[in-house]
Amino acid sequence: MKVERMIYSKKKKHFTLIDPANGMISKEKIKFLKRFGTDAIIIGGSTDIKKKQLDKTILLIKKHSNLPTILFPGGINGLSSHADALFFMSLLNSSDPYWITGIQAQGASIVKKLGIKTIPMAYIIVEPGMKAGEVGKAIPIKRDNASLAAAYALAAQHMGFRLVYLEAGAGADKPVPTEMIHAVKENISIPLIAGGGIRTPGQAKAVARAGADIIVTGTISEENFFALKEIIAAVKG
Ligand code: 1GP
Repeated sequence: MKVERMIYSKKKKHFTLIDPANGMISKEKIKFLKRFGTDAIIIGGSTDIKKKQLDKTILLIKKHSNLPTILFPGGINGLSSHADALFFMSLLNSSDPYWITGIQAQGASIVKKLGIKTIPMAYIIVEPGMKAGEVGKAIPIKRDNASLAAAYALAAQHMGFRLVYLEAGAGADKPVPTEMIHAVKENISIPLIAGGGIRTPGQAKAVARAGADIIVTGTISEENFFALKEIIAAVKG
C-alpha cells in the first residue's frame, strides 16, 4: 500500500534502476541514494538474473535504507519475495506475444505463491530501445511518431494498466523526446514513467517538465554516481 501511495502521489519522483547483473551495489551507495532523495529503487534489467544475486541486492537495500524496492523483471527469474512490489509489465509493442502475455502467464502463479504486490504496467519501447528492445523483440516507436506512443498509452489505460513506462532503453544516447512525453501525458490520466538515456540534470528536468511523473535513471549510477544528486534535484525542482 505504501509503495502504491508513493507511486500515485502528485509530486515528481525519481527512481533508481539497479541491475544486479552489473555487480553488487555497496551499502555506501545505498545510503547516498537515500540522501540524494531518490524515491524508490527498481531492480532488474534485460539480462535474466540469478535469483541469489537478486535476493542479496534487495536485502542489502532494505538493510541500509527504507527505500521502497520494486521489481522490474527482464525474465522469469527476476522475481523475489523480498521486494515490496513488482511491475507486472507487458511490452505492448513487442512483435512476440511471449513478451505481451506469455511470460505473464508463465510467472503468474509464482507471483501469487511468493505473495508479491503487483502493479500493472504497460511498457512501451521507443527508439533506440537498446537491449530491452532487442530482447523483447520490440518494434520500437520512431522518435518522431508521438501520436503512436500516445495511442499505445491510451490503449494501455483502457486495458486497465495503472502505469505507462516510455522506455528509450538503458544506455540510450538520448532520452525519449519531450514532444512524445507531452503527447502521451496529454492522452492519459494514469501516471507516466520515462527512462533511458537520462544523464544530465537538464535532460531530467526537461523530461519531468514535459509530463513524466516518474523519471528513471540507471546507467548514470555506474558512470558517474555523484551526478545523481543534481539529477534528482532537477527532477524535483
Ligand atoms: C532502463 O530506463 C532505464 O530501463 C534506465 O536507463 O540506464 O539509460 O538510465 P538508463
